[in-house]
Amino acid sequence: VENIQNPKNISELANDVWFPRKKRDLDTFAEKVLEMGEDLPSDHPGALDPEYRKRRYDITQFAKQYKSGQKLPHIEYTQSEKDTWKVIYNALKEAYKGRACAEHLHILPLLEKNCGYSPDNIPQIEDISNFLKDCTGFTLRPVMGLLTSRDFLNAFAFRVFHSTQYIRHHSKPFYTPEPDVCHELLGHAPLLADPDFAEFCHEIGLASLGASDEDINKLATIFWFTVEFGLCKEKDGSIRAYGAGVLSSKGELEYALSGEPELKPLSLTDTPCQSYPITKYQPVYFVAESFKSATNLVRQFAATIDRKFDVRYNPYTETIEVLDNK
Ligand code: TIH
Ligand code: FE2
Repeated sequence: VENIQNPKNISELANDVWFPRKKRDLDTFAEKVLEMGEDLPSDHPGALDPEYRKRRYDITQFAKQYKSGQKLPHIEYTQSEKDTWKVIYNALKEAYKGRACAEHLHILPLLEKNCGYSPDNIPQIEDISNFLKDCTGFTLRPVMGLLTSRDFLNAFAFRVFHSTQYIRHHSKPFYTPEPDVCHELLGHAPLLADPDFAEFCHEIGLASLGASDEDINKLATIFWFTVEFGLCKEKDGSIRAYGAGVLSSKGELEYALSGEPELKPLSLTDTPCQSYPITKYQPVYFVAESFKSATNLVRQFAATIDRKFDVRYNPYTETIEVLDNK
C-alpha cells in the first residue's frame, strides 16, 4: 500500500533519492551481497572444502528467499558444526573474563537462560530475534553474506540487524575474515539487547538514509570502529571490548587488549577518516567513553550530513517519515 502515511509529514524533498521507507523494502537487499555469499574467495579457510561450500550454499539459500515478516529459518546444525561452535564458545567465555564490557557480561547469561546459548547448542536466530525485540525492538533477519555498507546501515533505521547463519570453517576457529554465526550471536546479539547500544545503532541507521556515498563511507568507518571493533572505558577506568569483531575472535580479543595495537579516543575528527584492514587484526582501535557519548557523536556527525530533509522512524507503522524541518 503506497502513500498512506500521515500526509502532513511527507516531504517532497526526498523524492529524488531511493532508500527503504518501510520494513518490507529491506527484502530488496537480499540478492545484492558483495562477496562470500554463495562463492568463496580462494584464500578463505573453507575454499578448498567442497562439503563446507555445499553447506554454506544451502544455508544462504534460506536467506536469499526470506521475506520480511516470515518466520526466521531454522537451521539443523550438524555435529561437526556444533563441535566448532563448542570450541569457540568455551574459549571465548574464558577470554571474556576481564575483557568483555559490562553490558556483554551482563547479557550473555540472559541469552543462555532465554535463547538456548550453551557450549552444546548453536542458538536459532528466531529465538534471539524474539528476545531482542522485547529488550530493544531490534529484530534479526537472515543474510547471505556481506551487504553494501549502505544497505546494512539503512536496515538499522528499522532496528533490523542482518545475520548470517553459517559457521566458519573448523580449521580456523579463533579468527575468520568475515561474519559467521559465531560473530553474529556472540559478538553482536548481546549488545543489541542493551538499550543505549541499540539507540546508538539506530542513530547510525537514520543518518545513513539517503546519505551521499562519501557520508556513507564515513558512517561505515564509524560503524567499523564502534559496533565492529569498539573498545570502551568501564566505570573503574579499565578498557574493555564491545565491538563484535573483537568479541567473536579469541585471537583478536586477546590481541586488542594486550597493549600492542594503538588505542585512540573515539572522536569526530579522527575516527571517520581512519583507514583499516578487513581481513586481519586491527592496528588501531578507538575507545568510547560510553554508548551515550558515542550516540551524541553520531548525532553531531549527522548534523553535518548534506541532506535536504530529516528523517524519523515511526515504530507503529514501521515506516520512515521524511520531514521538512531542516
Ligand atoms: N574476525 C571476526 C571473527 O573472527 O569473529 C569476524 C569479522 C568481524 C568483522 C568483519 S569479519
Ligand atoms: Fe559484524
